[in-house]
Amino acid sequence: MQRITTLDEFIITRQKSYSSATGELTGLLRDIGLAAKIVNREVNKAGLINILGKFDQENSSGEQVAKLDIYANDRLIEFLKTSGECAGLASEELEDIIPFPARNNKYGKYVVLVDPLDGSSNIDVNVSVGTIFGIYRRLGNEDSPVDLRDFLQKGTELVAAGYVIYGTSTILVYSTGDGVNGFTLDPTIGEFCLSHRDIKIPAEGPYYSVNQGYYLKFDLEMRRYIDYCSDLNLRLRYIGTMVADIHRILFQGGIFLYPNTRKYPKGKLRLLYECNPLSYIVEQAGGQAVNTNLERILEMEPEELHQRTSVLMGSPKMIEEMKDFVLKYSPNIHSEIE
Ligand code: P6P
Repeated sequence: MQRITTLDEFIITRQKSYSSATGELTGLLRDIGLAAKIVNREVNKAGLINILGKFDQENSSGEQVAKLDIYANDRLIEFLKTSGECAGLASEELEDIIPFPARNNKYGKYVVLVDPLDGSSNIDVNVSVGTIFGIYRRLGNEDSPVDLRDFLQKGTELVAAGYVIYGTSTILVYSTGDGVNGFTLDPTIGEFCLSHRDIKIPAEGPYYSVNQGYYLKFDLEMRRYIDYCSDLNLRLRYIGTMVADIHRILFQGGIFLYPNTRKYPKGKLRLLYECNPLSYIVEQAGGQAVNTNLERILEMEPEELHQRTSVLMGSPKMIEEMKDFVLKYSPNIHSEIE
């Protein structure tokens, strides 16, 4: 039987092999893993302790908030606030950033951005949901509290990012810029154990993932590409939880598309705590992530905390094919072919 490698052991081992790595980031990743275990416990018994259903409040996205969203958000704040490494947090569930207090007159070196429970509309029907996180080194020094500019950083500045998918099993997938690794929670020992080493996304795959219900609201170039996927008899898989749709594509190949629509002219998904962390993971695994102007997601300059963007991400060969359709059919991007 192969020896088990726990998440904690893996993080510490990786830290030793990188002289630039600091214990603070290691501690922060371990705290996120701990928070994920607590959230997982509640996700798995949500129906039993009446935290299903919804509050009568809305989050910064104007979406009605499920009780489990708030629970997950509170746990992440609780664990990160006391980690000592995190100077502040931004969350889909909160309008503004949360600066954390100094410890021994020092503020943490990092800030964390989270979608505490992505796909919350699926909670009540027992479909996979997820937590998404991105970690930046803060721009200010450790003698001052965080401010908004510490959070409005491009995805290329991420020092770590990842997600947890609460599904048939609970898996934490993360990268610190040297590849992607996945850890499955073993509930019998309460540990995330290395289960997917050095994940590489297939160059192409049998799936395309898009909300077909918006087809007529997409721009021409997106409709032409979706028609092409259908003509190729690719399989349409769309769960409505971005983490779950990206997780499938990461392992089996494919393309995820959430283009702009009339309802969301800039796209629906959030740049800072949905698209950037997942784009970082997909790129670290060998894939690509762009918006409908074919700009690299990680290069997009954030202007506000809850900024939305269109997003197309997945297998590199499929992204390149999709780009050809945009260049050919988009009135905004003149084809180099012409
Ligand atoms: P739609 C979930 O609310 C989410 O933010 C993503 O996880 C998911 O990909 C998307 O929105 C689903 O949006 O408009 O297809 O229901």
